Amino acid sequence: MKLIKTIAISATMIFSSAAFAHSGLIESSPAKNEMLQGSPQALALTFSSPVRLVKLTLKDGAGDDIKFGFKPNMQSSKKFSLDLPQLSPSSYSVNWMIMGEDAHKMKGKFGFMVHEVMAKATEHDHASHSHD
Ligand SMILES: [Cu+2]
Repeated sequence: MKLIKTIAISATMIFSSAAFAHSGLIESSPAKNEMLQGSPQALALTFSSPVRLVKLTLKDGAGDDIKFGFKPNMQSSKKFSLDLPQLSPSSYSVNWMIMGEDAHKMKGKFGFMVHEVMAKATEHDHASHSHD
């Protein structure tokens, strides 16, 4: 079981570094696998070179699309920031697709979690949910 997990992680790392060689996502907010207490205000993406963000979706843990004000961008930019509605506690997944200036398309995804706002930091059971 442990071996399988190690292989999966290695495969992810190989994929990430290959993706990074082309113009890819270098930073996001929320960050990949970030655990937040309370809803983030915005979804921000930073790419390594100017790109057109042609697709951006946000799904909750049930797989339902969260509506927010994304529209495909006709202008290239390295940074995009979109206001988010109030997100309830869940595991979210972000899927993005960009088109570089060489018309090369590339896509990727990452997840983050929104937890209940707590008065004090308490441990919670990560065995019960996935962060991907
Ligand atoms: Cu968690």
